[in-house]
Amino acid sequence: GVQERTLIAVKPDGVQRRLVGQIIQRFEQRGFKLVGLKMVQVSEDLLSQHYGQLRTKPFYPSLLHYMTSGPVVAMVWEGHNVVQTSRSMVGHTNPAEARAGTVRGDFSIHVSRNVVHASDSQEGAQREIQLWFQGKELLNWDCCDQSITCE
Ligand code: YYY
Ligand code: MG
Repeated sequence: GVQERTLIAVKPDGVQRRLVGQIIQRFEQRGFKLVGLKMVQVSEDLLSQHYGQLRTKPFYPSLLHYMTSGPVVAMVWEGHNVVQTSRSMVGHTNPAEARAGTVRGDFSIHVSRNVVHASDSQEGAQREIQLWFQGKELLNWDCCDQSITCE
């Protein structure tokens, strides 16, 4: 629905490469509403909860090392079908398979440095938003063009 929300995070490589502005611009121009934004040095504790399902993967230790190597810009975006649409905007996990026009297809070449995170389901999004943000950090506000971009 219109109130659907998702977690988008620019990973340390994206911040280092100064891609934050371009990534935000894509979500703004698509028509989504920004309801939370912060720059964070992520803790291993948060990451082990965030990526708990990947705990047994061989790349898990290096994933944690990379994700804690520098600041991350975490955002919550809201809007109609935002989870599914943002996954298609972000593109395939492996940049070699990500289409041009997606964030990963335009800005990355290796799966371990794929620039951005996007929640993969509505349940996952709710879980991740609660993990990364406190309730008071998320703003409910009316965007002036809401009735024009959807409904
Ligand atoms: O949701 P998404 O980020 O597209 O992929 P996941 O399967 O959830 O994996 C999370 C994260 O792990 C991925 O963005 C990069 C990293 N990773 C990796 O380094 N090497 C792999 N073979 C698979 C995933
Ligand atoms: Mg994932």
